[in-house]
Amino acid sequence: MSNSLIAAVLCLSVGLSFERELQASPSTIYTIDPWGDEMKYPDVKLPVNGAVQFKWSEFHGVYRIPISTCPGAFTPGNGIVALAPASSSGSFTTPPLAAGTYWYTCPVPKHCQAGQIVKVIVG
Ligand SMILES: [Cu+2]
Repeated sequence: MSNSLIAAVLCLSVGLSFERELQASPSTIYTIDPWGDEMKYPDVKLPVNGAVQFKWSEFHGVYRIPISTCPGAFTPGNGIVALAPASSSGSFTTPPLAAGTYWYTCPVPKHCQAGQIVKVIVG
């Protein structure tokens, strides 16, 4: 095989896998509406590739945190991931999720402690 043919095949396979990624859609979407403080959210159980949709109409946002403990500060890093900054209304849907356990909360001060946290178990 010539080098240019090998390069063409490599480009094609990279292109195809990129396209598959774009087309990936969740197997199930679990909606949390309203996403707010002073709530008590039951654990969410989803199949692999399930997704969670958050909807809110007051000042909230969505962050992923590594453990069930509310962080002292919402500085991204060490497992803290900013997914949707706080805004006066909005919605956010996670990408299809791999097997595992995830915690989502809101970065607005005191909301996590007030119950705006949910555990999601996938798989
Ligand atoms: Cu909030």
